[in-house]
Amino acid sequence: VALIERAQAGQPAAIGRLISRAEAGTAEAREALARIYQLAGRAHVIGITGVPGSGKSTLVGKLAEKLRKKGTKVGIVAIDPSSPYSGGAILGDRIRMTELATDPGVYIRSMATRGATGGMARAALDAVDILDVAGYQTIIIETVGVGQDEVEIARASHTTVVVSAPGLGDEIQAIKAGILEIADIHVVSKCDRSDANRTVTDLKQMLMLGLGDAPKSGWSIPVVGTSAISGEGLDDLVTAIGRHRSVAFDTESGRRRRIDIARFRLRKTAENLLLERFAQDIDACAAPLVEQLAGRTGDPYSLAEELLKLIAREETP
Ligand SMILES: Nc1nc2c(ncn2[C@@H]2O[C@H](COP(=O)(O)OP(=O)(O)O)[C@@H](O)[C@H]2O)c(=O)[nH]1
Ligand SMILES: [Mg+2]
Repeated sequence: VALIERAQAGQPAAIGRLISRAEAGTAEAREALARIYQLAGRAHVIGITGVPGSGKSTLVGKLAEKLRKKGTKVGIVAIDPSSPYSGGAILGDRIRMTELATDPGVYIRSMATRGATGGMARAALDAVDILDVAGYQTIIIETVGVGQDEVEIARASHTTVVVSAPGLGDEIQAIKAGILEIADIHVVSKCDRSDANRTVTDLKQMLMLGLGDAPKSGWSIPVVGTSAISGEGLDDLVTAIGRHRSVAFDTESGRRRRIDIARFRLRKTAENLLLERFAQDIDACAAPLVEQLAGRTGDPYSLAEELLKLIAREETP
């Protein structure tokens, strides 16, 4: 409890420790996280996704700078081990990134992609709540747009930004089809490159053909071209994000989105608990069944059914 209070006061050490506990996902951590969940709910959560190399981390850095100039406290949760927030050079921009990292109004946390079984989404969303309670007003989650979990995390935000870069082949764009449709805002990064126009046009065309998500009531999905080099489009992006924030917080469709997020959260958390209990019980119950399976006196399907029944019986006292 004292730890939560210190996090609420914005103490980085307390915030860091809580996030580490969330990552570890111990039963002890759960008590604190349960309280934190109820205290949270003020921050605007932005999910940023896109294929590796599309320019997400660079964009997040630029976006954070812009938001800081408006006085907004920014939390960043990077679910991308290659994110260069901690010292790596972006466009030779290491110094500014370091500045960002030492600004007390910015909290940056990278999280491992492979933690406890399926626990990444849960841990990331717990981290968002911790930053929320610590007073960060805008929280950005950066996830690599590969893998179902990563896409779902980006979706479990109030505003989802999908980053596309020019010059990616049609093949890659096709792979991305699954993430293009979750965008509330499209960004085409690297607009300093001459082939960026083509990507902007392609995306706009796709939206016009209705290949994107079903029209979200009252919101037409913008396509914003940005360049981290010239700074082009960054203000437009901040404006678009601000407009979408109003949709997310003040409209019926925003309320529905919250319900969807809550459903995802509940499902993920239950999934986690289930897997955890399963892992605990399975070895104790499974030995005789494994013998049968190895001896071919039983089949995997019937024995798996039997295993589930055994576990369920253990759980109901
Ligand atoms: N020319 C240009 N390069 C960029 C821009 N933004 C990012 N990059 C480069 O694209 C590469 C990938 O950037 P990064 O932000 O790490 O992408 P991520 O993997 O999506 O997080 C890096 O080499 C960046 O320097 C941009 O606006 N213009
Ligand atoms: Mg990155």
